[in-house]
Amino acid sequence: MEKLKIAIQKSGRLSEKSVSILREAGIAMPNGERKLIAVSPGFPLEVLYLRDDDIPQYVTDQVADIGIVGENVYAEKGQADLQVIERLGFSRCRMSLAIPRQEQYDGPHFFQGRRIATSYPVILKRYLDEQGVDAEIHEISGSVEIAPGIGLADGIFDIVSSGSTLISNGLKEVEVIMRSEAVIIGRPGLSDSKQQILDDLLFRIRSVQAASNNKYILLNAPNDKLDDISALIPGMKSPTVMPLAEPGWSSVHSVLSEDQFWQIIGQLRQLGAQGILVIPIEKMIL
Ligand code: PRT
Ligand code: ZN
Repeated sequence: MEKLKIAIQKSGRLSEKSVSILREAGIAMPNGERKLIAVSPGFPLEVLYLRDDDIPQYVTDQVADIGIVGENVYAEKGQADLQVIERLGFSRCRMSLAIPRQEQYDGPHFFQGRRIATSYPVILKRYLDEQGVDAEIHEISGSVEIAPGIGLADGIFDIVSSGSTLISNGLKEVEVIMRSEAVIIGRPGLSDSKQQILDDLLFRIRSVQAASNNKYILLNAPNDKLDDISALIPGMKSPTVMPLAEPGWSSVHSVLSEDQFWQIIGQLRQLGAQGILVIPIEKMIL
């Protein structure tokens, strides 16, 4: 049977989450020594472990059918026929311009005629062109943040997460050029059987993600507030409402999104909801 080939990062910030997203989707990944190619028993998927920078090219060359990379790597290395198939919501970061802390900054033209060190020349060039700024791009492959301190550049363009690396190198973030999260990339034109495996994989991943973004909620509500309470927690279709043994009260069961969790809990309490229980959901089939 034809297998779908997925490329994931061999070791780094994406690798653990990439493996766990497949595990949670019920795809058993072989334990032990990481081979270059792993075959997953029970699901027609073949896993290739690669450097993240190489993944877009391998997908373009059809060595892999899909891959998990940071959007930043996709934007830097992705070619025309590649596309984002699914956003995965982990390894979030931003790509920013930063300059020495003591410098005055009054807009992108700060960089006019200056040197910027980066490992992402394509994204940076696109931005500078859009802004009409002519700067010298100094491509270096690692430790970009030390470039200004050693006189190699006037500023840097790099990945920022907490920002502490910038601070400890005496730099300040002045422009956010893109935001990034892990994504599944692929290309159009998979064979029917591979497309079917991909659809099944995406269905599973979405069910796991929906589950982790939602909670199951049970509460007791006074009957005269049932409509207001149901409106706050509409659930997947509508809440389940069951009478309690105590007259005038009902039990309400529904699903609640993680996004507005505390806000809605507060509103529910104001409406007189009691005995609120919140339970994690393992899978949510949409
Ligand atoms: O070996 P390989 O080429 O496969 O890995 P890599 O070293 O190129 O990549 P890796 O594993 O470091 O990162 C993989 C992906 O994780 C990146 O392409 C981003 O999409 C994402 N990501 C998320 C990050 C960060 N957050 C991050 N903070 N990648 C790098 N960093 C760096 C950042 O550049 C800074 O120097 O971590 C440092 C700490 O960041 P602060 O701001 O929290 O201090
Ligand atoms: Zn890399």
